[in-house]
Amino acid sequence: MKILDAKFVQDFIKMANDGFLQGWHERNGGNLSYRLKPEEVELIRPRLNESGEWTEIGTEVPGLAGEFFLVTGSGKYFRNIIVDPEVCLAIIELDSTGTKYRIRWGLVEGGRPTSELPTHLMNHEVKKRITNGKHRVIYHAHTTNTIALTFVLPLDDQVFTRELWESATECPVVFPDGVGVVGWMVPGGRAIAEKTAELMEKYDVAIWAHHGMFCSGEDFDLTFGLMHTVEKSAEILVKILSMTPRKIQTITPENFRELAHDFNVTLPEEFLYEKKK
Ligand code: 2HA
Ligand code: ZN
Repeated sequence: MKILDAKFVQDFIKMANDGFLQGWHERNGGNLSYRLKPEEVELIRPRLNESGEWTEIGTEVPGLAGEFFLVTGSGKYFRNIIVDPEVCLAIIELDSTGTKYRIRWGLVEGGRPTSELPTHLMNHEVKKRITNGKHRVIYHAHTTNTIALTFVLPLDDQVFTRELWESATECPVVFPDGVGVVGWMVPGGRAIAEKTAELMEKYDVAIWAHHGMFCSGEDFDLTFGLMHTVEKSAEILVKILSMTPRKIQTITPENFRELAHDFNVTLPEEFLYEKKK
């Protein structure tokens, strides 16, 4: 089958374009990666390129040895993915040690996988382990309202989770584990990848202060929907804070406990603290 006709490739392109249409991908901002299923690798194997040279990932992900990923290219614009996917995307294969990759498809005008490859792969490694292989998508976007909040809220997991939960009733149901926050760090390297992967042990969402967000999920819809829900809630909170520093009413800790009961989710008590008046 033509690689571009494979469903996972089409779904990847649609999700990338949906993110662009949300305004989350100015210039070359953001990146997306998908861990292929074994049957998807077999489907496209006859059309993969001959193996090129191995390149260092810049970190170790032994838990992903031999896996294939569809990823966005470094410096490529999300705007252009739907226009020319073979220029903007790549399928990479990892070696048997999880320290190197090689390009097996795409980037036909040259280039490298996303500059955030260490964070993507370290997140994939954590999520593959703790979800028994269910999670396959890692998504990074420059979500405007969530970024704005990192200038006015304390960079604290409990505060961010609670404020986002309070801003839209669906939030605790969509991300019951909460969100993690990474203070400002230089992007693109191993240090920010390690910090983000640590948070991914506990959360499906990691916010990078003054930069953007990472989400992990089982498939394209769930991962995009998670990012969309967090960002929508952040937008509401930005509007609230733009009107007034003080909410007159809100969703209370007791309300959250009722919601958890009726929707059959577990909401950790650490996020249901009593606020100082
Ligand atoms: O330019 O978003 O974090 C791609 C990025 C880097
Ligand atoms: Zn970024």
